Amino acid sequence: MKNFFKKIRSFFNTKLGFFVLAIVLFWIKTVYAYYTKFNLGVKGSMQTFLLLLNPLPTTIFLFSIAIYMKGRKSYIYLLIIDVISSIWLFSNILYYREFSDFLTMTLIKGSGSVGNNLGKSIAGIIVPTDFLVFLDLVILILLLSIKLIKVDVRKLNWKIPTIITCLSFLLFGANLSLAQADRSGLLTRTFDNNYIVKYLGLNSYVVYDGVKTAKTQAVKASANSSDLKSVKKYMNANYVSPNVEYSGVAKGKNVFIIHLESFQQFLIDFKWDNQEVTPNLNKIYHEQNTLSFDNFFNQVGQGKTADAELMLENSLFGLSEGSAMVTSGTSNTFQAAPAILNQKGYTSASFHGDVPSFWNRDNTYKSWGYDYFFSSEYYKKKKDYDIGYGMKDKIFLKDSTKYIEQLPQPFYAKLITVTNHYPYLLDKQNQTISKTNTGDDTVDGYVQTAKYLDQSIGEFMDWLQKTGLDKKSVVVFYGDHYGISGNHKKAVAKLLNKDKFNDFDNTQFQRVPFMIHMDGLKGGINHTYGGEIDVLPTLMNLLGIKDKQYIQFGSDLLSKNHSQIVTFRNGDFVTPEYTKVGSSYYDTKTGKILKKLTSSQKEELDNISNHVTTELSLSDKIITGDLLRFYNPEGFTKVNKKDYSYKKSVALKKLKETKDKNTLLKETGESTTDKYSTDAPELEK
Ligand code: GP9
Ligand code: MN
Repeated sequence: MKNFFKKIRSFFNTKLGFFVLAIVLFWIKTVYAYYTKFNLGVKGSMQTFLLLLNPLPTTIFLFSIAIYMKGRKSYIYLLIIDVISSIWLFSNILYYREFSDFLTMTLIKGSGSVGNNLGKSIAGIIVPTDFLVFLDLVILILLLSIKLIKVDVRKLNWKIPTIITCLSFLLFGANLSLAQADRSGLLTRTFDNNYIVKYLGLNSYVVYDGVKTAKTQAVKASANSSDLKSVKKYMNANYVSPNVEYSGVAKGKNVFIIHLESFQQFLIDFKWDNQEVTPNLNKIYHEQNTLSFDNFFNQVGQGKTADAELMLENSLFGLSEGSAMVTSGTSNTFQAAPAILNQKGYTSASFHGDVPSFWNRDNTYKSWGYDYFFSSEYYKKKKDYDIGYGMKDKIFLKDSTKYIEQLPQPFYAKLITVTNHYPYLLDKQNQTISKTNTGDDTVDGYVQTAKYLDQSIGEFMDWLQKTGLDKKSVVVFYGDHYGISGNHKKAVAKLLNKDKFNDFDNTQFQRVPFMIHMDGLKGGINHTYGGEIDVLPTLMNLLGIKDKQYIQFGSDLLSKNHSQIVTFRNGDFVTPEYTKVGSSYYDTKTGKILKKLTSSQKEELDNISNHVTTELSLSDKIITGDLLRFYNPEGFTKVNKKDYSYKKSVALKKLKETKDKNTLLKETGESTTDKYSTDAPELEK
């Protein structure tokens, strides 16, 4: 035994030994921080394995730089690298406690809003155990200074550090490929900084974020106000005046935007297991006072939900790669719906039962001018309240009412559901319809979660009625994107009782519901072709808000002059006559491929293609060049992100101050949450 310790000690007395000790200590404290300071949502053995593995490659790489050096220098450099990495870890712990997200270069360099928000409260949020992330340094320095470990001044054979550096690359490669296999699109789609840290670690995250920021910054730096000219020219040439018959019919009403996760149009009136899958939404769809669109398409790219949110509230397209909310949400200037409505006297709030960092909502919503962001942190948590990405819809919608009733009216409230999300998991007690029988596991649970979502909507609408809010509100429903992707053609054919399902059919399958429901609204099923990009101009017209001065790529769906060209992010399109998929053109009505084009058809298709690519590239230019920072629409005051905080204590305080304002709570004199009836089994216990 004694011999063993002697051996270990003499190993630590070598440069290599000290290096190994430093890595082991750094690894232990990082894992400690992962488990106790962050909420990374690690699920399953692979993610646990990757979490344990991911501090190693980068730590080995960084520390190995020091062992190329000679003598004492090598130890000093190693400690300096250790200090810097530890400070990075420490800063993230503090930032995370406040914002449930990691620091980004944009935040550090940018508006100073980190300092602004964090500075004041740093003393208040620090806890003694945070300093444990410096413990390894203290140990190392102590061991050296009391000479329990001696400095080894010999130079290492160059082969050893080289092998170690190579090993770090190998390890990183293995880490990355396992991570990509567990979560495809990890680096390209960038859902959430939490994911990058969970899979690749804090050091890789800093590089990843740095590269991303540098890239975005470079494009932004080279853009200038004259780039706006082509955009404005296009806007003037393509402006469609809205339908005056509908102008202002919803003036002054509250607005509910109900985000139906992964909900496709085909579900409307769809029957399975001898029952309607979505009876509540079907009812709303067919009601006299609902304007329903049956040729409304989702137009999202990789940003999925984030792209849908961006289009709906800005009438700008998502980017061809990644998510604009992530790359540009923090730093860009926007003229978004929440801000526009704020300035017309509305209170704006977004509700979502997932962590605030997902899709960078916590930062983007500030740029969009949201007064409130009620993320999962605002809701009561219990083990069985969550499934998949966040809270179960029934519980989420019910628990949102306590905040809704405190919002000064008129308000603009966006409720983002999430249970009907791939892979369509639902616990037994909530299943009220059997799975479909296509044999495709990804597809067959879809009707179960869709039905659950539908029931939650039924319960919510019931509450609106009981509280009288339905008379004072316009309720907008939309499906954000497909639930069943083009990779499941066989199963979809079976589901729809068709003998084939090809690329053309899949394009038509991108229809999602869009419904505007309001007491007294002249409704009906409208067959106009359009998509998510058109929602904002349509809504603005109903609310009686002029938006000609804004840069928006969509147009009022109710206008006779609405173009009916539905642009997809990849350059494909659908119009009432034509559908383009890749390099093929189809007749939209018959689904027949157009092999021989007449010269007039060719000309028409060229014009449409031209329109599609022009609007996509102009929209991209606006986002990547941050062009709206040069634009001052008449009557709009620029949003100052520093004015916003989604910290729970701040929001709750702000809500308390609304008690004398025109809230539902003030009207009724007592909370309306008891009026909410739900059959959520989790709440009965
Ligand atoms: C998570 C949710 C899912 O917060 O919005 O996003 P998606 O995967 O649908 O893009
Ligand atoms: Mn989604």
